Amino acid sequence: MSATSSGRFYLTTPIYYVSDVPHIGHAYTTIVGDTITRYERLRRGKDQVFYLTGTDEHGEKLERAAQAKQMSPQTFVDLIAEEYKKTWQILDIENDDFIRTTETRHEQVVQKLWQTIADRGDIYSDRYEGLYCVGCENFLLEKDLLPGNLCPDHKRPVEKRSEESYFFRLSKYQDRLLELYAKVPDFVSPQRRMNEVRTFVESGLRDLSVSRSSFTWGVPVPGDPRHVIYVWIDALTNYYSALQDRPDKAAFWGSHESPLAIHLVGKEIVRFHAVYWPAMLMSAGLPLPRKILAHGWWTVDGEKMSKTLGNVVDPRALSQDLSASALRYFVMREIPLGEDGDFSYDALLQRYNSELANDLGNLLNRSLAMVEKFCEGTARRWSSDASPEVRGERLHQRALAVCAQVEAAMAELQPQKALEAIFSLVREGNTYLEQEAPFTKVKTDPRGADAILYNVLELLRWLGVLLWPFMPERCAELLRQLGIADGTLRSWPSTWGELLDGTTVRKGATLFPRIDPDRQKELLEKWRAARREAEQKAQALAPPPPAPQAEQPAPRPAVVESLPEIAIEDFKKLELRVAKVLSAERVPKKDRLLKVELDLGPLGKRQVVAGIAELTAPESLVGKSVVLLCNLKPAKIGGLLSAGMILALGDDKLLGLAAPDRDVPPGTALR
Ligand code: ME8
Repeated sequence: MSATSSGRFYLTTPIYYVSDVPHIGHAYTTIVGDTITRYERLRRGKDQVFYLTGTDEHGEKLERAAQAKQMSPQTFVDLIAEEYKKTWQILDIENDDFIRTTETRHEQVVQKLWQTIADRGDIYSDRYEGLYCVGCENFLLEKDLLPGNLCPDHKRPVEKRSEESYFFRLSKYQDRLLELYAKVPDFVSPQRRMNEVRTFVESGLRDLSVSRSSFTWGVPVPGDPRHVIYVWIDALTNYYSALQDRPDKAAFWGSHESPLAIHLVGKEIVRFHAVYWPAMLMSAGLPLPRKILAHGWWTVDGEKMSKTLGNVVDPRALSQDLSASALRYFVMREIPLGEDGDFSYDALLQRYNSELANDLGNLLNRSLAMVEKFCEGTARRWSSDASPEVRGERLHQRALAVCAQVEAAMAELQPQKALEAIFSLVREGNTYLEQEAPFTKVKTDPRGADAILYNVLELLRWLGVLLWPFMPERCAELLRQLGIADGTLRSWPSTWGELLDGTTVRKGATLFPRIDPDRQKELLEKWRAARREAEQKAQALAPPPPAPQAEQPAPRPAVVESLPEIAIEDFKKLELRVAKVLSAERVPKKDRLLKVELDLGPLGKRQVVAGIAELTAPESLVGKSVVLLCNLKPAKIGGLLSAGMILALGDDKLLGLAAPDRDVPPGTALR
């Protein structure tokens, strides 16, 4: 997208369900949004930018979570919403507002929007029968379920529901939505997400059930309080409702000609934002959003983050040990916006030490130490008629080129690309210092050494501003150490040599203290313990299984608890063989994975990557017989090719490996 650098800019995150405290996935979206809006504030001016986040507090999922804690829903959501606010403070998030869907200012707008849509004739009453996943707060189609009628995302059985419901005439908007996608081809980005949405809409839209009568925790339907408004209709409206209480805020919604809202969301909720939301706005006659910007999904050690796996990453613990700036840097540097990424503590520590402590931190440290030693702690600027070499013209040109790259990357909403460019400049600064060697020059040409050090300080000033949207707190400290008072010279760098002659530097504590191997070990242990603790807490808050509602017909039990029957022919499609482990080793940076070499006798040898590291040390696996599913489609796991699956025992938690009860030759078939 080519964002113009003037005019208003409005960016939102999803509003998060308050069923649980925030994890690294929620933090990622909010950090990315914060970085983009901080950058835009630098470029457009503070008043021109509005950054919204908040919490989604209604719906059956939350009603059940509160029941499990024996709390009123309001007390429960108040508690967790507070955790979100605290987390965003810890992570240096500068949101302009925090909208909660249980606030009156929001509920009123939801009801008003409903009424407008109803007045247009786009809401009608009917009965709904379908398969509902409470985790998604959404009806699912049978064809999208996993065997056993499990929700593909939550791996829980869907519930068969039959209830009276109001419907929104979504089908009526099919053509207008397709026109919108044709007219604004980057309405959704990345492009492949746009294509998915278009294909979905082209395949035919069904009207949407938009009210529920089986529970009460929601915004009542105007004129029919037996129903509450469907939680997604309620939630999507936050982007609009948050702007409605002041005219200066309302302007951020934009107009039909010039829509402004950019909705940053995880890829799993693109459909709600790119189909339902614009259709609702079309019906109400309101301007649409400008763009749905979808980012990818974080896994941990190759697996989905989940409480039952105990691999939920707590952003607060990490930022307390490494600084919020370091965590922000890592998540944005690690994956291009839009791509999926795998979180690993090792990769975090590795980037911290090499890029933040070594490259950036050292450049600042060494430069300030030399300025203190050789220049009495002051920046000694060259005179304007000095030669280009003395003025560091080459460094200046590189810095200008990097600024242009950053501008281009941010206009494309690609913070990772911007960081790459900025860190190439950091390395350039280190090279300049090495090559120009002010520590040697000072003996023969002290003025020359002053100039070199001035150029490095000026470069650091540019870096401090360029990196500020990404790492606001550490960059403020960097600028402070350069002797730049808070708030001055904080505008986007353009003029080389603005750092005033005579500025006194104030060398302080190291920006990113290096973490030695012992401390690394300590931290890894600590984070894992924190993860376990968070998991226990979360389990205490976990919602109970669905309880029948008093006044309503009891919802039918989960459709199927175990997998459906299969014919023997289905079983025969599985090629199961006994295999002997030839070697096993850990996969670097993947705590759960082992790379295993297997002997299948006459069928040859195989490499598989298995998530079984927690069960067994790799050495003790060698020589054992295991059972391998041989004809599973090969896949890349943890970056390595895996041709098959070792069968293990246990539901969510691994309990052991499947193995023959006696010695049989490798390659023996299971039958
Ligand atoms: O869906 N990787 O709320 P939610 C990356 N209330 N991002 C992740 C992530 C992961 N593993 N896990 C969560 C809802 N996210 C609704 C939204 S909006 C009108 C209503 C981030 O608490 C990502 O932004 O399930 C994702 O879209 C969002 O959290 C889902 O948060």
